[in-house]
Amino acid sequence: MKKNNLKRAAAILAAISLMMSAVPTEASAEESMSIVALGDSITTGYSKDGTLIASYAEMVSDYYGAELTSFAQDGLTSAGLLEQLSDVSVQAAVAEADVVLVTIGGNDILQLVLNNDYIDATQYESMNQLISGLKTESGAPNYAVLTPFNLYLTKTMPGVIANFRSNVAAIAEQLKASTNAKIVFQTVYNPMDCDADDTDLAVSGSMEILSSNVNKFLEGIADNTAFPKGQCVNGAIRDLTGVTVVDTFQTVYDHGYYYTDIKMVDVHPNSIGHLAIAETIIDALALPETGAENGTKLRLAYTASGAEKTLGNIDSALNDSIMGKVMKNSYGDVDANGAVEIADATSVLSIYAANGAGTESPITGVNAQAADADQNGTVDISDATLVLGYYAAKGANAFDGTFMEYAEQNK
Ligand SMILES: [Ca+2]
Ligand SMILES: [Ca+2]
Repeated sequence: MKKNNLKRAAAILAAISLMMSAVPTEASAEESMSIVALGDSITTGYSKDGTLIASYAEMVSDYYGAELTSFAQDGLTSAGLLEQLSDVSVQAAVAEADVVLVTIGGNDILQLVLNNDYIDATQYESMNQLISGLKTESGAPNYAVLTPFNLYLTKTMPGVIANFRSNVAAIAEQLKASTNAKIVFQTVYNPMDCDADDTDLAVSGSMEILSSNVNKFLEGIADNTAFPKGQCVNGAIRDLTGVTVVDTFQTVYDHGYYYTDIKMVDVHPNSIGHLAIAETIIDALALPETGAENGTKLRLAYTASGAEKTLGNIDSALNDSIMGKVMKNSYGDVDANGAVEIADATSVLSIYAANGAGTESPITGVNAQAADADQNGTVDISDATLVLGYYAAKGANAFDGTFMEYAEQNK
């Protein structure tokens, strides 16, 4: 029975391959959403080791099938962004945008903490090295360095924070005045805030001094006049009105080691961090989705970054939410290339054959789940038939919807 089914599927495959040798490409009639990205290297998608799968802005745009225009620049501060808003090409893009994504503030604060007369993070390859450099030979925090470092920060940062607060308010006002787009700001996260489950460094006194300083500048502390709670960097962002604020500080809190490249002494999000940011932004935007084939970048970031195996242990609610979005747009597209095609039917059959033979499936996880095209809990011939039927119908211009719509009508 199974053998016959496989033969039948193979025959269908061969026939459709022939039929499809000249599939016309169709142009989308609908005008796509426009997303404009502004800000610093979190938005450019800077990656120290070049392993980033996609920036959060790319994932969000891909999810909505939107066109992304980015003016983000590595190293940009709030003063730099404010200046950039007087650029006519930026103004024109912002005016036409449906969504404006902004990250700003990291360079105002973090650069001053990690690059100064006392600490030069660029000298170190790893956070372990940097923290060791801040210890005495006996392993205690080296207060000969840390005490003047703290004094320097206490003296410098209140003015820096006041400037940021004034700049970010002006940025938000200018954006609101120049566009009807949904404007999304993120709070600034602390890449050094980590717990002992993620790294042994979490219990190092020197690491704690660095991290608590950053938290103080971002969030403030109770009963402190220089850094009042709620009235520092992130308080200014959360207090913005008429914009959407995504609280990336809270997302990364306790897990800087997991979401960022801080182990390489680099403050930027890794692929999992960008995935988490993209997810929270998509949730906050809650815009109508345009097509089931969108969202491939979100899915690739989820599978290829390792988040598929580990994120559930860090933040199970976030993991469930990402998984929901990933699967919603994945059925039928087993190889995650954004299209439901013959290769996907072949993959369905390879899983089916492995199951039948009792051997290990060549495809696992989200990709194997995507092979259950009709979502009935098993991968078999009917899934391959559905995939091929959709592909044929699309090729013959007999069906104009998404795979999910096709599956709904034909399963
Ligand atoms: Ca595919
Ligand atoms: Ca099935």
